[in-house]
Amino acid sequence: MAQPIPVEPLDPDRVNFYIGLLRRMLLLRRFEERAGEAYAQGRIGGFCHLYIGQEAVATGAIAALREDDYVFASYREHAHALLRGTGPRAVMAELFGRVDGCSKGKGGSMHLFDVKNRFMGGHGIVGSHLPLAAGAAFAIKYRGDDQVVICFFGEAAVNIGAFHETLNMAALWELPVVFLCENNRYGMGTALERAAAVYDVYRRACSYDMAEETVDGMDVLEVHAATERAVARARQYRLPTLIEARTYRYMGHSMADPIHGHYRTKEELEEQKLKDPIEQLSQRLIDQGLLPDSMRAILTQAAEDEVQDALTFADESPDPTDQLYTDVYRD
Ligand SMILES: Cc1ncc(C[n+]2csc(CCOP(=O)(O)OP(=O)(O)O)c2C)c(N)n1
Ligand SMILES: [Mg+2]
Repeated sequence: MAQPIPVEPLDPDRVNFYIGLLRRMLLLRRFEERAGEAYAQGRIGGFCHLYIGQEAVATGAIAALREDDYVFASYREHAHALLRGTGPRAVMAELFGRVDGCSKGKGGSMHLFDVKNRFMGGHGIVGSHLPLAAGAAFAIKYRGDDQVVICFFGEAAVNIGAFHETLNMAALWELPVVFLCENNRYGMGTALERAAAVYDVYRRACSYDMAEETVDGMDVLEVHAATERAVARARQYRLPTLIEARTYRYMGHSMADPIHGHYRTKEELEEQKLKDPIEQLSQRLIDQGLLPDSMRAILTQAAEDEVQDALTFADESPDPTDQLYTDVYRD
């Protein structure tokens, strides 16, 4: 039988930090589960891409940022907005298409936006936000500031020309940006073998003049440590980094396709769930006596309460007016 890989002991002095990460991942998980239910009940319209299974990536990475850094993400971005400080009420209301949503109910699930918290979307076109992230990084450098930009995208974005153009220019112009590829092994329903092969071929063929790291995207601490290194490189030396986080989504590509069946087996899904990011961190904390069982129950209940409050708030929020355009930059 395969020997388990030994894990580094946790540092007892950082227990509050670990519990903070756990608390956030529990909130994301519960938020997405309840959003999935609300979608099935017809309370959310349009597309809805859930992040369940991938929580360690955004949680670990965003915990390495300062408040004045910038985050860009794809359409699978509820978690990224929540972690950036857009409250569960404003995110849920946006999914419900209500006026109190962070994009005033006119963006929906794929187009969350929150300038105040420097969350720069929510982008539906695969790869389209990579040049925008590089542009923000260029502006930071041009002004002589020291913020960092982090750009999350799926592995299918390496098929898009903008990925290659952006990485080339970010390397050439030495921009303070972290490109974080969330490789969840599937681009929509593309078979695993094909998606993974395409990703590997591109990555082998195109080597950019920048630091690269591959991390276990189911391990929140590993993601956090790699992102901290990349952020330091960006902030101190204004250099870009490409991080590939190997992760897995438990749900279908969106609420429009089944959890499994067409392109993956139930067995594969169950095997991946054994590496669940929330369970992994909880277990490590429990094994070292840093998390009493009662505390885990309290954190889970607190997440549930926060999400229930967000659902009630979203339900009660009015529909947007018939004005087509609202300037989300202005207030
Ligand atoms: C330019 C473009 N082509 C195709 C699509 C349709 N599409 C939406 S999501 C997706 C797959 C993206 O997969 P990946 O980048 O791995 O992200 P994941 O959904 O796995 O998070 C595709 C092809 C799109 N939105 N934009
Ligand atoms: Mg993918």
